[in-house]
Amino acid sequence: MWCKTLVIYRDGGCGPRVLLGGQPERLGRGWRRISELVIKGRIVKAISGFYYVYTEELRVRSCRARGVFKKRGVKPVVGDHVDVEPIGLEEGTVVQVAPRRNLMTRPVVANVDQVLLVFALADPPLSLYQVDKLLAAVECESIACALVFTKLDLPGAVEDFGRVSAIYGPLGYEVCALALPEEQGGEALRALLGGRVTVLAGQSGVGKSTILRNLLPGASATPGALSERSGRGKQTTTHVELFAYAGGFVADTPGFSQIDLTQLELTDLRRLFREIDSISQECEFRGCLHETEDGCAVRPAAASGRMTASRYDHYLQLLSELKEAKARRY
Ligand SMILES: Nc1nc2c(ncn2[C@@H]2O[C@H](COP(=O)(O)OP(=O)(O)OP(=O)(O)O)[C@@H](O)[C@H]2O)c(=O)[nH]1
Ligand SMILES: [Mg+2]
Ligand SMILES: [Zn+2]
Repeated sequence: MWCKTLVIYRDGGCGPRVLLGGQPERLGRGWRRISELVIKGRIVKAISGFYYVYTEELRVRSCRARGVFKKRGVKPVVGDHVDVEPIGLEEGTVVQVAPRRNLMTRPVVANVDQVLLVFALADPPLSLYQVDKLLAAVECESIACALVFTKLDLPGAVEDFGRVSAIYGPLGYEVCALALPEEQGGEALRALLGGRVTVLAGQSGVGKSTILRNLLPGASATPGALSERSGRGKQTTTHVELFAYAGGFVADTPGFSQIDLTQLELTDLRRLFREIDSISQECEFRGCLHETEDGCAVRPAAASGRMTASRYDHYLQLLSELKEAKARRY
């Protein structure tokens, strides 16, 4: 059988010896490994100490990480570019993690190009507070973000979509809507994905996995995902997983209900609302929190319709949550 794996060993002075698909166990005494082919790849899934790495051989190897990572306090995560020492044809050891371009913390994914925040227009009911909170959380990570609204086929959803696209489109967010079963909206979505690493994020039941199943039939599954993908009923995603798609990857993630912004400084919150950040240049005081301060430009902007009033309300709501969290801490 032909095998790509090539490992070079050397003994006390006889020169290198090349083994194809070589295993250390097969060596006689006195041989030690001096160099070997490492295969580059990307971690697409991590479950209880196993890392599933999609390698340049276009296969997924199930790997353990070398012990030194633990000692150094480095934990490989989904999205990491890694070097793998192959073991046979299907397994390997992660021996190196490349420096990360960025690291999302919720869900945990490294080297992300963009986040698609997914919201259902109905079932569960759309909450603009959730939209603003999750948007703020992504802005906080400094990662590009687009909004996807699902379930456009449900009653009343078309009107609601008109409303939300009028709010978020002008802020510079890419906005699209999807409906089942016609796969309506798929084109706009697919146009956002090619060649990039995209994370689908949003609450449970909004349709993240459905997007992968129905709209991206070319997305390739990795082992372990098969049972979930073949099922048609209610299936809650439990792990982050990257699917290869159109020269990039799309990550399905478990839904989350809680997002923690409480580490933020009060004055940092306004940065996470684009229009508030820009209008606050006009506030009289640099540290203006846009509550009741004299000379605030943001409050009147919300009252006059220059910015969306609900966004301002949600800003205030998040601000008071932040204050409460800080009060609890001290
Ligand atoms: N009517 C309608 N139903 C949809 C649409 N998209 C998804 N659904 C349904 O919504 C339910 C939840 O979809 P999932 O894709 O499992 O949701 P999820 O976001 O992956 O949920 P978690 O894995 O729990 O985070 C399923 O029953 C889907 O069939 C849509 O556009 N229209
Ligand atoms: Mg899911
Ligand atoms: Zn202000």
